[in-house]
Amino acid sequence: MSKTIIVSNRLPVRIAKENDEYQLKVSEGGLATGLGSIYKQGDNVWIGWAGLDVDKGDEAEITNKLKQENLCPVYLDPEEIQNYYEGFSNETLWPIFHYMSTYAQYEQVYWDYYQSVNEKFKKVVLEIAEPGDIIWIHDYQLLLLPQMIREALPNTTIGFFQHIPFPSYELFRLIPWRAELLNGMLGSDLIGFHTYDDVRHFTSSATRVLPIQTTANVIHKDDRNITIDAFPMGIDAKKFNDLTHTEAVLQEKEVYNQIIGDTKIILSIDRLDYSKGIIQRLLAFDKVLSENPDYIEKISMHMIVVPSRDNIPQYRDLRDDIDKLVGNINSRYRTPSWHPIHYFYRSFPIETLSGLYSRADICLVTPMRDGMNLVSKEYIASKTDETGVLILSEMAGASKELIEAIIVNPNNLGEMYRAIVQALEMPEEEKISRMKNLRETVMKFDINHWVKIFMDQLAAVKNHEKSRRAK
Ligand code: GDG
Repeated sequence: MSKTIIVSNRLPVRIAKENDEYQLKVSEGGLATGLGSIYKQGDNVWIGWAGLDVDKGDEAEITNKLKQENLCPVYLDPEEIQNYYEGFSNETLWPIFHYMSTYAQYEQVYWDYYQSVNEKFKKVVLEIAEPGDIIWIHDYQLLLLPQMIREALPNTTIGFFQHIPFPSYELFRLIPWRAELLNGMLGSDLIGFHTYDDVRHFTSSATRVLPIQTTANVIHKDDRNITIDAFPMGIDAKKFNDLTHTEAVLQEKEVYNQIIGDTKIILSIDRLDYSKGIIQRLLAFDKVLSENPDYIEKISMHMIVVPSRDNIPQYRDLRDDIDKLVGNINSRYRTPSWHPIHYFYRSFPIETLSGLYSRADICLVTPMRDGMNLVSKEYIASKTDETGVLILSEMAGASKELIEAIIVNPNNLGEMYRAIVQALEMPEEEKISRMKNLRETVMKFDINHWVKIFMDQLAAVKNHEKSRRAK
């Protein structure tokens, strides 16, 4: 019997030592939920970094605990994390893939570790994988892994999905190791992205950098065919929908209502990242207050920024910039009984998020670049009363599907300003009509649908390849 192996940088679990014993907290994230239907079955398994620096002596205990959940750890030491993860993944690939090339570092040592850690993942995969297995690799930390596995197990079925954008060739070509990265990815049978633009950019880079042929969305390389396609990722929409009716969330909403009354809430939720357009969003909100004094005490922004990658200088700087700008706006407009911005630099339980999503009158999602952006979809799934307005950047993959949102260019401050005013003034019928359509999309094309169409296409691509070879 063949099995399915999921591989990603991180396991879908948080491991913490409590009272001298390691405890596992299984992630509630959408990807973990969607892939749960796969990795929890039979001999299937999910391989990834355990997410913490473990003493050698404790590895066996953790490995055993994880095994009971069909999880298999890759252990990384602090130098590997520093150079492969924070270095090459987050200081080289992340800025280039998000069109922030001036932030990119091209350090040989980062690249050396990126290769050796991809090798380390390969070894763990090969301890488990057998010919005939299906392997689904996730994201930009593991671009070299498909080809590494292909060399060891030439007939294995390998799918790869990239969660962040693939940039245009003019950006991608800047990376000194661009050919190696493409060759690594092309070890797959099927490569998926969130949008057709990503598919187009990838194919264009591959044909310019490598001596390969293409027919439509298929790349021919070394007598193999590799299909490149778009699979826009969905969320666990039912979970977000149903959460809004739970006692815990109803209580959260009640507390908001008591504190803020009928103030209109503009919601903003992101990880701390320069790709998310947080500064631009604040500037647009500032303009709304400065040009419309009538809104003073009638609207407020609730902004959650989840700490992320704060070892990297640009992220620390961004945090300082946000602190300053929020302080500046609050000090200029606040009144004794009202704050323009409620800013939280920490993460919250999903019930709090759900309460905010369902209470928020507007959700402002304005990334400079985003592979998909799940926050926009979670907001929609939480608007069970079918009101609320989504303002969404055209640079987010989600904007290709969520066309009834107010779509903005996050670099255009005037347009963002007008979008917020339009949302604040929108007639109720228009809000409902837009939200109805948005909800149909999000509830239908959910995470389970995404997993199914990727896995179905992977099987179809492989069967096609097998019959081509048999001829
Ligand atoms: C990458 C790509 C792509 C946020 N605050 C809290 C919290 N969150 C959760 C949200 C959402 C997730 O974090 C953020 O997902 P995004 O999609 O918005 O962004 P990235 O983390 O950058 O994800 C992105 C995604 O991969 C999937 O392919 O869409 O483009 O960059 O789910 O709910 N969760 C909790 N507390 C918080 O305070 N529990």
